[in-house]
This record gives sequence, structure tokens and C-alpha cells, in this order.
Amino acid sequence: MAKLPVEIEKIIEQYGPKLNYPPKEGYHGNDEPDKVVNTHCCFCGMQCGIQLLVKDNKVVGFDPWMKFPFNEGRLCPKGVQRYMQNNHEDRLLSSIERVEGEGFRDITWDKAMDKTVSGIKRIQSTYGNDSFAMLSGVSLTNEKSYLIGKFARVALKTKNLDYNGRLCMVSAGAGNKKAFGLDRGSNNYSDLEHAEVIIVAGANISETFPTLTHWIWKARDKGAKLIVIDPRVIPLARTADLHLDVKPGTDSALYGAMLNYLVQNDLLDHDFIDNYTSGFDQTIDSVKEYSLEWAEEVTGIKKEKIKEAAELWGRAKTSFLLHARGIEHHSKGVDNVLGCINLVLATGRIGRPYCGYATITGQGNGQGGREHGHKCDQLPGNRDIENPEHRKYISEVWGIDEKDMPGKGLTAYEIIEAIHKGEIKGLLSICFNPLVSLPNSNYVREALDKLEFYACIDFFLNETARHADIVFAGSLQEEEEGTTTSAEGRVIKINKAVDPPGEARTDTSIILELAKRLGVEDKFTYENSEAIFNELRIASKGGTADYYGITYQRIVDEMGVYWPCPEIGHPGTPRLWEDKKFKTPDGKAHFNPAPYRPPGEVTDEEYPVVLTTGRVVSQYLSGTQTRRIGKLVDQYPEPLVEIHPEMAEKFGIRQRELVKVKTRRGEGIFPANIVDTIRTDTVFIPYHWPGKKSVNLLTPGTLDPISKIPEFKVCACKLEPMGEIAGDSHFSKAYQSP
Ligand SMILES: Nc1nc2c(c(=O)[nH]1)N[C@H]1C(S)=C(S)[C@@H](COP(=O)(O)OP(=O)(O)OC[C@H]3O[C@@H](n4cnc5c(=O)[nH]c(N)nc54)[C@H](O)[C@@H]3O)O[C@H]1N2
Ligand SMILES: Nc1nc2c(c(=O)[nH]1)N[C@H]1C(S)=C(S)[C@@H](COP(=O)(O)OP(=O)(O)OC[C@H]3O[C@@H](n4cnc5c(=O)[nH]c(N)nc54)[C@H](O)[C@@H]3O)O[C@H]1N2
Ligand code: SF4
Ligand SMILES: [Mo]
Repeated sequence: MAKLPVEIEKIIEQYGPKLNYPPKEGYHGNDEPDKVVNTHCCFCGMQCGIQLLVKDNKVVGFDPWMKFPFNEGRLCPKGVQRYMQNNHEDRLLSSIERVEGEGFRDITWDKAMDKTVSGIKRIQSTYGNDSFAMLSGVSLTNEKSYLIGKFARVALKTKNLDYNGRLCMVSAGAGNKKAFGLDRGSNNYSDLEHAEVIIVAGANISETFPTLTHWIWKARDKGAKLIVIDPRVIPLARTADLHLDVKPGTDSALYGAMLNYLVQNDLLDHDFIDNYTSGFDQTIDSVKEYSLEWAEEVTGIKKEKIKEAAELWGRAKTSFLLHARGIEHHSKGVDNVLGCINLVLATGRIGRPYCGYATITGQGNGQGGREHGHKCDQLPGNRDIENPEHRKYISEVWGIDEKDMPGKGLTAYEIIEAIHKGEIKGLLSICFNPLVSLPNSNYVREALDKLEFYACIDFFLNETARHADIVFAGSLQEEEEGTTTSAEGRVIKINKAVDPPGEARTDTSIILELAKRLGVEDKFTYENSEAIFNELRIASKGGTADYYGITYQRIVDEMGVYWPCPEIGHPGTPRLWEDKKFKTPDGKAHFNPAPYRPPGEVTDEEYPVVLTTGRVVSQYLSGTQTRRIGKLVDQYPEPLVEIHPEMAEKFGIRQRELVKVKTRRGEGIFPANIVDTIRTDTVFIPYHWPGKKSVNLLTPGTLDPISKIPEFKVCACKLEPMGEIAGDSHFSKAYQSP
């Protein structure tokens, strides 16, 4: 039974996080590397090209990969430190097991397998197959995503498989499917270059997708107008033509009012609307009361600014709209996305050069990983697990009886709820750190402690894994060959640089061995990653995310191929919708009404302040990887709460004073960062830290009804200054927070 380990100090001492710094004598200038491997950054969805330098089977440095077209050698602070992991002293070199009262100890591969398989079998034979769940992640390659989707349904025979993209891309995915029938950013980013107007909504691009700013600056050099929609004056907003300082949770009111303005002033593309779309009349009907005055009242943005944004957008000849989690992490995330798409469709600016629309995919393989079947409702090729034809096709590819294909399962946060209810008793997780990344972390921790058996596959012991019975030492991105799909929809090649060190194994070999021991070896015979990819190609054929025409060789020769690519001779599709043939049932792009409704939790007398959460440039996600890299930690060692000077004065808070931030779920203590770049009614806390430093102690488990994404971007809080200024000792404690 997984219990919160009392031996936590010992575990931290043994497995970190400890900080690695580059050697004082840099690798460059010493002797030649054994090899230089062209591959990609393991972090965000930009998937920048990078060259890894290898010496003695260790990744020891990097060089820019100048020829990779998207980033042309440019890298961000995380990219230049990504090589610091394979050689890290916290790296798991062997599988480990938890011994109550003792902490973890090494265990042989064979025993780890035995214990896991008997854990799975005991739970499933006592409580049924669906009582064992699996959670996965999209830092994994396409091959692993595909394999895990198949493994959960064919080997574990459970319907309860979901992934960390549930916290990330699902609102955008659901909105894109409703509007276009397909879930991918519509353009490659070079289309930004000649856009006259660019809207960036809820995306802190300079910190979260730093290399993408290059394409925005290129457009700015040519005179593009930039409109940024964010409650904070993010770096990109400092030089924008217009900054709309939206109150968190009110975007749909803004987009509705902008659409109404376009209609009232006939700034519409009638030809496009009449010939290529449906749903226009109901949609404009739903916003006809949305005046500029009303929108100012709801969103807190001056009506003159809203009007100017609508004018700029309405009169442009070319344009690009980009959004990210700022509008998607909401209980109406899907509606916000649809509100943006309505603005794009009303002006007909899609499917033409320099006219585009895209959600900016977050995680490294956030795009590919949401297509190949490790979502609870999905089969490969972005097929629907409840559609009889889709089930039949994939059952044939997998060589199983359609009747044995499980149905739709629970989403990530619902799996936690089901553990609380006693419906789920066992868990296998890979590439996911839910204790830090899911909302309401006290509730998540209690769930982990209720599991009868929990196994995890990772290369570092993340905070969730500290609750596991068995942890398999898996592989880093650079330790296994495969492919990912960048935020642009470009399928690219991840090349193996080194072997997994010590007794660690590739993720794939761990999954394959589990499948074998669960008695389905015959369904999982792959010689290598390419063989998995070739099966994926067939499984995706005819689906909306069609990879059939993409081969490893083509990816190398062409520096990536954009899906859909349905035939071997097909050139790939950098820009979607040039043929105006949308993938919806009627072949048209759909307008969808997205009327305003308030967020799940609004401020009141007791909790008078809006809390929103997000990222900083130097940390990545739950921080498992980046909280171990010294230079990145030094850049921003712990979460600060951003507060406007007016609010600080109101509550009597001084710069760097410790502030207790409380919500209905919990409380945390954060040093104040008093800045005038945030709304006066809102505070912001980044989320990359665990334990007492975790803002997810405070966030609510409210979900979007369609996408089931948690409402990370808005809740109500109160602030209490603690009287103490955060000193050095406070900061240093943050390095090793449990
Ligand atoms: N450095 C770094 N880069 C990353 C990551 C990382 O962890 N660290 N993670 C990657 C991943 S997985 C993702 S998903 C992306 C996320 O990339 P982003 O979505 O750009 O990042 P966030 O900081 O979560 O949120 C973006 C902005 O939303 C704003 N915001 C908050 N509430 C609202 C609202 O109601 N409306 C609007 N319009 N804006 C609002 C915040 O002020 C913030 O500036 O980044 C990727 N890149
Ligand atoms: N409050 C708040 N919470 C948020 C967000 C927010 O904005 N605010 N953002 C949400 C978003 S957008 C996201 S994407 C999630 C992310 O949340 P998580 O997915 O939980 O975060 P990660 O840090 O990516 O955790 C992944 C784990 O996978 C491991 N890993 C990485 N690559 C590999 C691999 O190749 N193989 C194996 N075996 N393991 C690997 C890492 O070591 C790490 O332990 O967080 C969400 N949580
Ligand atoms: S922008 Fe993203 S992919 Fe590029 S170097 Fe930075 S983290 Fe890596
Ligand atoms: Mo994400």
C-alpha cells in the first residue's frame, strides 16, 4: 500500500533534487566529442533543432543546429541546459522498490517486473480490469504514445488510460474539432512573417515559446500590428501596439463583443462565410447584446481598446491569431477557443498565405501525443473509441476482437476522483507528475495513499513517484530513437545519442516486457522504434491525423514532414485548408456560439482577489527536470506571488515579504514580487514547485464540461502578509522542498 513516506528526508538525500552545474572547464576546448547527434530539444512544443555532443556514451554538451529551419540554431535558456540530465547524479540507474519505513532500495529488473505484473493481476482479478488505470504523458515520442494506447487496451485491457495533455491541449483540441473537424495548428509559423495584424491571446510567448518570438519580430519588422491579450504586461506586451489587460476568466465576453463589432460595422468576409462556413446566424445571434460598454464592464478592458482591436482585426488583409493556455485553462476553455475561431472565420482569413490561426502546443510532443490513442476517448489517427467503424479498423490492425476493445474511460482528474471512490485501486504512470501538476494537490496526495499498488516509469524520482511501490528506471528522450510532432504539425526525428545508463532501460523495452508478462507477447513484436512507427502509419491511415505517407527516411531527407500526409508521394501539409475542404461532416468550417459565463469560482468578501497561475522562462512543467539544473534554478529559485503596487498597499505587503495565499482548498506561503505589470485585482504564481511551494495546493478541481481541463487560470484567494521578509535561508530551503 503506497503511503506518504515518513522517510522523506532520506529519499531526498538519495534521489534529490540535487543541482547539477556545467563543469567549470567547459567541454568545448577540450578534446573532440565521439559523436555529434542532430536531434531536438526535449522540452516545449517548438521542438527546436539541437546537436548533442557525446563522449564515452554520455551527453556532455551541445551545439546549435543551424540548418534546422524553424529555429535556425536559436535556443532558449532551457534548451541550452537540456544536456545536463543524462549525466545527472539523481538519474535513476536501477529500478527501485519502496520498503515501508526504509525508503527505496534497488531491485532487479526481473523482480520489479514480477512484482508489477502480480500487482496488476491481483487487482484486476479481484476488482475487474478497469480498476487498474494508466496515466501517460506527451513528452514521450509518437512511437511510445501509440504503444501505450495499445498496451493499455490490449495488455492491461482497461478503459482507464488518460494523459497529461488533459491538463494542456484538450480545450484547444475540442474547439478545433468542433470548428474544423481536425485538431492541429492550421499553419506553419513562417506564415506569421507577412501577417498585417497578429493577436496573441493568453500566451506568454517570450517565456514559454521563446524561439517563436523570432517570427513575430520578423512580422513586426515588416510593420505588423501586434495585439496582446493577457492580465499581465508580459514581455511581448511591452512593445505591442495594443495590450488588452483582460480580467482572468472573461475572454469569451471580449471575443463575443469583438465579433458583434465586426457584424455591426460589416467588417466581414461574406464570400467566405456564405460558401465555406455554417452556423454563422446562430453565432451572431448569441452576441448581439454584447456591446463594447458591456464588455468593458465584464472584462475590465477599456472599451476604446476593444474597439481598436476589432478595427485593426476587421480591416487587416492578412492576419494570424495565436493562443495558448491563458484562454484554455478554464471551465469554459473550449468556449474561449471557439470565440477566437469565430473571429478568424468571420474575416475569412485562414487557408491562405500569411493568414492563419493556431493554438500553440505546449509540451514537446503535445501535438503528436494527442493523436495516437493515449487519450481516454481516442484511438490512433485521432479516431473515436466510441465510433464502431473506428473500433473495427483499429481492432484489425491490432489483431484483436472488436468486442475486447475497451470503451471510453475516465479523464486524468476523474481517475483521481475514482481512486477516492474506491473504483480504481491500481495505477501505472509514465511521464506524468500529477502530485505537482494536477489541481487541488492535497486531494491528489490522499488518492495516491489509497492505491493498493502503484508503479511508475521515469528517469528521475519525481514527487508522485515517491508514493510508488515500484519505480522502473526508464529513458530520457536522447536515449531512444523515435519521432515527435512539433507545434506546427511537423513530424521530426528524435535521434538516439546514448544508451540508458546502468540498469536503466528504454521506456519501450519496459512496456514490451510488461506486455509479454501479461501474456500478449504476440501482439507486441517490434524489432525497433521504426517498426512501431510503421504500424502507427497504418493505424493512422484514413484518420484525420493521417501519417501514412511519412517515413523515417523522408523525415531525415526533408527536415520533417507536416501531417496530414496520406500517401507516400504526398508532399505533406504545412498550411491547412487551402482547398477549403474542412473535415467536419458537412465539409464546412463551423461557427459555434460561445456566450459568456462566469468562471467556476468568483471573488467574494472572504476571498476578494483573483488568483491565476502559469510559468516562468527558466522552469519546465512540474520541474522534475529543470529543478535539478543549477543554472535554471539560480535564475528563478522559487515561486513568487506577483502583486500590483496598489494591491500591495491595500494589504500592507512589502517587497519580498512572505505572503500567505489562501483559497478554499488550501494555503501556501510565497515571497511577494511587487510589479506594476499585472492587473490591480489579480495575483499570479508560477506552478513548477512541489510541496509547500506548490500553487496547486490552492487551485480548484473545476473542469471544463467538454474538454475536462482543470481551471488553472482563475480562482478566488485572500492574502495575508506574514511580517517577515524572505531571506536567503528561505530561498535555499526552496531548493529541496518535499
Ligand atoms: N519556460 C517554460 N516554457 C514552457 C513550459 C514551461 O513549463 N516553462 N511549458 C510548456 C507547456 S506544456 C505549455 S502548455 C505552454 C504554456 O504556455 P503559455 O500558455 O504561454 O503559459 P502560461 O504561463 O501557462 O499562461 C500564459 C499566460 O496566460 C495569462 N492568463 C492567465 N489568465 C488568463 C485569462 O483568463 N485570459 C488570458 N487571455 N490570459 C490569461 C497569464 O498571465 C500568462 O501570461 O508552455 C510550454 N513552454
Ligand atoms: N497551476 C497550474 N498547474 C498546471 C499548469 C498551469 O498552468 N498551472 N499547466 C498544466 C500543463 S499545461 C501541463 S502540460 C501539466 C504538465 O504536468 P506533468 O506532465 O505532470 O509535468 P512534467 O514535469 O512533464 O512531468 C512529467 C514527468 O515525466 C518525466 N519524463 C519526461 N520525459 C520522459 C520520457 O521521455 N520518459 C519517461 N519515462 N519519463 C519522462 C519527467 O521526469 C517528469 O517526472 O501541468 C499542468 N499543471
Ligand atoms: S523554445 Fe522550447 S524547444 Fe526551443 S530550446 Fe526552448 S524549451 Fe527547447
Ligand atoms: Mo502544457
